Amino acid sequence: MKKAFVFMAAPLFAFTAAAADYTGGVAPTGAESMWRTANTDSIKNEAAKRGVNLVFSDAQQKQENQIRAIRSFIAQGVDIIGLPPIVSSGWEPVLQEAKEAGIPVILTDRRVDTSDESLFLTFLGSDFIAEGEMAANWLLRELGTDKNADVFELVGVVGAAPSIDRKKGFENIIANHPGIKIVKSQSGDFTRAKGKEVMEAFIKTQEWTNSKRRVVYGHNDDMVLGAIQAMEEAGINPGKEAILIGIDGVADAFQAIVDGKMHCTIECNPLLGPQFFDLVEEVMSGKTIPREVFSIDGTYDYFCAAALLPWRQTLY
Ligand code: GYE
Repeated sequence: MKKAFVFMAAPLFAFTAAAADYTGGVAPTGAESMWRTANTDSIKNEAAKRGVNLVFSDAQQKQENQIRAIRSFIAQGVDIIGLPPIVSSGWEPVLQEAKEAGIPVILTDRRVDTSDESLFLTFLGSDFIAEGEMAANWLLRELGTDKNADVFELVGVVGAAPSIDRKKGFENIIANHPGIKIVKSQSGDFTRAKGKEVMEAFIKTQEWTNSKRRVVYGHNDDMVLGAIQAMEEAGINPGKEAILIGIDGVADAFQAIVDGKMHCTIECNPLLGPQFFDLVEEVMSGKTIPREVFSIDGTYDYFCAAALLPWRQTLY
């Protein structure tokens, strides 16, 4: 499979001159979270550093905008496309168009759901299933010997790879512990505002009132940070009345952990710019690149957050 795409890409790029003598098209999902802002800045900064001509188009959370952006990249004749697909499905026609135009596509951060692997060159990002598993494994340790808890899940954008996989990973682990149940699960669209709104509804439910041990599991930190606001406005002490777990590792989550309002965040590294352009340059020089490149993510909780906060604030 690897070879097939390189075979297609090689004639196009074999004679390309020095690095940065190409145009890249990137269409990020929008600006829904601190993670996304860091990811977008990382790609833009790296492009500027390497003198890459970057055509950029913010999709504002709409798949149709991303599709339109790709068509316009094709029309402009860019040399390579970077795509973090908002949702997993519905990409085949436009990716086919890019393929027919001989423009390789690198999936950044999110995957597409397709059986035709020739439609993209590689995937660069995190293993979201592993992140969900890390969140659940941390919870198991936190619960100690009493493995009973009610989980209130803040789902990301419906149909997005990180939402599907972070749920799957978490469920894989808790499946062995029947006392841990997901009692509520609703999308907060990866945003702080929507996370707050969903939490406002959760705390009005019987499940919340009657629960003996509550867990708020957010598919990203921003939604958990919104949930903390909702709890505080309702007079609930977040750090005491629930166990709060997020994903991303943004500086504000570290701060919330230090402040005793949140318990754990699983890292998802958004600083993909350098790796992305390293891959692009390899493609440009006709090299074979791996089918997937994963970033390494860690788990951070109240044992280490204070010590790491100053460093994390320099990251994202
Ligand atoms: O976790 C979330 C964002 O796709 C990994 O998208 C990304 C996710 C990230 O908006 O905060």
